[in-house]
Amino acid sequence: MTASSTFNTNFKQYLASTKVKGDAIPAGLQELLLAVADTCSTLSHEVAQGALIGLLGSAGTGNVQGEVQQKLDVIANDLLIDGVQACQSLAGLASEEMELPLPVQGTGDYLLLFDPLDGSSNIDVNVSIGTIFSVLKKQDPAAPLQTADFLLSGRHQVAAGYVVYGPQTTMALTLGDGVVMFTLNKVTGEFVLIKHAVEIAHSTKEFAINMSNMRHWAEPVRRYVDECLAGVSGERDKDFNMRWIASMVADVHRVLSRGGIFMYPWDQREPHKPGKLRLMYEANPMSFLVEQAGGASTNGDQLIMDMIPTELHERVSVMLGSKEEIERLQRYHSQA
Ligand code: AHM
Ligand code: MG
Repeated sequence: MTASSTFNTNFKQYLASTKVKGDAIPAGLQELLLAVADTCSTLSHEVAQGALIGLLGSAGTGNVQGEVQQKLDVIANDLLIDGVQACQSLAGLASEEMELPLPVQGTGDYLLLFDPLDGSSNIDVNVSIGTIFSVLKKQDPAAPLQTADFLLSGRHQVAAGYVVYGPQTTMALTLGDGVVMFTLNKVTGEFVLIKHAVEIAHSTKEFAINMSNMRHWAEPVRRYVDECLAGVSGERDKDFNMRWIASMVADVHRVLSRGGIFMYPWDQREPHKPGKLRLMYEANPMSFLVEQAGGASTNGDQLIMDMIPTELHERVSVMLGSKEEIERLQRYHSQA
């Protein structure tokens, strides 16, 4: 089957021709982002083969966070390392799946962070999963790489994005000047520009949260969700819809595509843990995208992008999406 397409800018052309706040994208950043996109294109192909190439199931290992790794978690991590290691512009990388950062041979000063395969619980049931990435700049390019080099707030990100492996493989990217989306042409292996200036509507009637944890949430989150559930007969005076894919990438992709909010808040099952999701690999890149699309992102008390990380694998409570809803959640937290 052939289809004519009006979309004719591939990722390489986009990077070469785009100005970010008036400036061309540095060649080193282009090199790194192209390497990430190429690897995700390969990964998309692998994901689609699933059982045919023995990709499903547990790897029988655990990661630094004590979580069981799926085979694809390990494969995606290895592919990404192999895919970017030769980038001259890269000084080091850090992954949700590795305890320590990895220095690389490059002479440049970019740092790459990633969650290689987000939504691991969905791999074996053929539901959308993804890769999330974030790029920082090393503050002292000459010094040997240390974990502390990565501990910068989300405001220091020079690029962030995700690739969602769903019915289509789509990449969302921000370079700090809006959000763009590309879809993978599986015939050519190229990502092709499909959307400019992605915007999240300020108000919404849709929320996403794992409702099975309701009894464990803090009061402000419970209040917010209770009011959504009350619909037209309650405080909010409108009916809400709910979605929960359990892959942050897919849930955030829906928020960027049609608005809504996504929450994975603190809960009292493990009170010492600020949340389930990781600040550096999940919350920061998604918050950068959401803010750049006109939305907002908070942990309840402060904007996630303003948080100063104290450790690489730090966890955080996450609420992000349509601005009016996030402001409401912040209000409920400050009143509690
Ligand atoms: P992962 O990075 O190990 O896949 O974990 C993160 C995922 C998110 O994508 C998703 O929002 C959340 O975990 C789902 O958690 P739950 O299964 O508790 O609903
Ligand atoms: Mg994840």
